[in-house]
Amino acid sequence: MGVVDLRSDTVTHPTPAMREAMYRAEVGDDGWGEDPTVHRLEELAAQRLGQEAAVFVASGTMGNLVGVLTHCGRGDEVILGDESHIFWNEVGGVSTLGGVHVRTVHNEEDGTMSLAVIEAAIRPDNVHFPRTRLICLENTHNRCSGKALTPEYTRQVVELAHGHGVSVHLDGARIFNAAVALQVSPSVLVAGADSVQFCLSKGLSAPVGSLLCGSGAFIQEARRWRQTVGGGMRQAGVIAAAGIVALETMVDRLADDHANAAYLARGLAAIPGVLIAPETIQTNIVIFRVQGIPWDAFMQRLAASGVKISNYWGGLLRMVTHYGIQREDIDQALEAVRSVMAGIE
Ligand code: TLP
Repeated sequence: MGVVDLRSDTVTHPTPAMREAMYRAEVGDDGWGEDPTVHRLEELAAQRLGQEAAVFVASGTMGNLVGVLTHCGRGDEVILGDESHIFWNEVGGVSTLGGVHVRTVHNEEDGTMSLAVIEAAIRPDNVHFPRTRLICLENTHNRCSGKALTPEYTRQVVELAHGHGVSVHLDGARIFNAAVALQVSPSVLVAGADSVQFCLSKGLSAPVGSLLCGSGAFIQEARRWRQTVGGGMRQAGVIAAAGIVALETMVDRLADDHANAAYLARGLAAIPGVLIAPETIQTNIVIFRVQGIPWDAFMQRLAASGVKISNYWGGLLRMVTHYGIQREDIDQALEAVRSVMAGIE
């Protein structure tokens, strides 16, 4: 039996159609704005998200960083969920590089932050306070087990923010998972947000890249910040070509990943010592805990039986379904978990 890699949907390999498109990609120097394939990808991304414009960046981290730096100046404040990826996993780049002050507020288990809590965190105008400039949302929410934020919730946050002169950035690394799970167009899910970042390199299986989307003026400014952080690329059409194939062919199949994740979660719930509420799994991320065995020992034993998973600080374990993972791989993973849990003294 082969290795089942459930650490992340970032481990996906490009499809044969992507490799073919990369091989054939028409390219130019994007630093001079001359790569036709990058232009096509940026136009397609903006159109899929109902935004005026988009800029191709190297990663989700870069998309969020450039987005926040474009919204905020030094000493401005951004309101973030305390389970958000920008807060946990992006090296504090908005502070290090942008001098942006981070204000975390409580993330509910469904990935939202209560409107009252957000509103209370928005600062009044006072010479002693940083200026609240931005609120960041995350959809789907990674550390909240891939929960999808609804269009209604996002609209309410946008209304609240705009009512206070504050902008909204959406970390939509997995926005297409949310769209497929909620059966709405991604443009409806991001409506009203001032900027959105989404990743091609996760469930959509492209090898590299993310798009930062927003108004034409915002994206023009974002291009300067992309350049500042060294993100200007040259014949990037080679990788953009895979991104176009990702958007054109890899969105609908995300439903298979979600079905596999639900099946996985139900299987895990039936194993004594595994703590998970399977009915809460909406997309492709399955987060759980184990009892009776330390989480790191559990991970090691699983790895020894060919099943790779990832973890968050504090004993939260994660399995992510993706392109290349079939039902029989899930069965293999469940069997491995069963035998590890059955073997604990
Ligand atoms: N997430 C990765 C790890 O960093 C945890 C993963 O394996 O899930 N926003 C969200 C919500 C993300 O989940 C990620 C990546 C990013 C941004 C950053 O994207 P990259 O890895 O392209 O910089």
